Amino acid sequence: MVVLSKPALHKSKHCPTFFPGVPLIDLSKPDSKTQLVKACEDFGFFKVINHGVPVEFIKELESEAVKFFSLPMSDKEKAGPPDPFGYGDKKIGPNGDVGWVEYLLLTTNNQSGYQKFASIFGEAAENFRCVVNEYLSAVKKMACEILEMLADGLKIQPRNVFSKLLMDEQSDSVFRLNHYPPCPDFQESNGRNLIGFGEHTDPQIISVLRSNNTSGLQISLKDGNWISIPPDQNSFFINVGDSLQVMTNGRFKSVRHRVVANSSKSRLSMIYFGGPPLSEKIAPLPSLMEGGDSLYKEFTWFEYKKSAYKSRLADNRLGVFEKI
Ligand code: GA4
Repeated sequence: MVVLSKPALHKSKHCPTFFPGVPLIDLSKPDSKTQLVKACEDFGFFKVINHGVPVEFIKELESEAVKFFSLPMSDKEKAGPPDPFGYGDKKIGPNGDVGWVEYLLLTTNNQSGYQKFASIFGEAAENFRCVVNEYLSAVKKMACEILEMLADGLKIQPRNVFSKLLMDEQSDSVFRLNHYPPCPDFQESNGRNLIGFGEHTDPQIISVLRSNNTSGLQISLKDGNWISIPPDQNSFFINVGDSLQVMTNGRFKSVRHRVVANSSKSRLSMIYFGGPPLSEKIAPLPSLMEGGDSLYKEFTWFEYKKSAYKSRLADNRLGVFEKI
């Protein structure tokens, strides 16, 4: 169990209230590209509606996930350990991070993540894979549309500069199902929170999150204050990842976020992390350098990942690539 330290000077750091100001973007509106750019600059985070992902894909996947997490622990463990793909319980990553969460981490472009899985699901594994694939192709399409609108909003050509990395056959993207069981024994009244998933930024280009209607997600604002994001099972939440921050030379910020456990309700979230191919050089786009220098030393996605897997969740993973 991980507990945030006692409230220090700033109450709002530990007792965040729901924040009404998170940008809400209607993807069906022609003017949304300007709003998208602003949201990525101001928060690195926003919510989208009219996203075009069929509700039945979401519901089917949710029901498969509920079935999986309801299995006996001895069965779920057969789909583990997460190295990095597979079933994990409480331990996150290889360097000692823990949270009140169990999860399934899968690759998106090959079947390797599913092999462990087939051993417990038998024939149903095939159905699970179809449901995941159906969901992922719709979510990836939406993510690419958002990235193309962002390129338009930034006046960058070609408009697929970002989206082509997700569309590449070698794209190193990841899919994660997180289940945060309720934690009834935990006293939230003492001003402390039980951490479901500790604070971090996402490494990739863009992350697309859908959760059920249980609260828990919090984001950190530029001033360092944490705010709670009201859940909305009909919308998607989008995070700017570290790679997009670099490609925009820091104009877009990867958002620091975390999940706190709920004392009475389970939270279930599904996250697509859209990443580039391993060999891709991650560097600011020349048109975004505005005559200035790159803030980052050049690196490939492979190099970033190698260093990320040596880091703790809360570390600033871009720090080692920043120019002094
Ligand atoms: C954070 C975002 C994604 O959940 C993830 C995580 C990954 C893992 O769980 O294996 C990492 C973490 C995440 C960043 C630093 C390393 C790797 C755990 C960890 C301590 C799947 C990802 O891509 O990076």
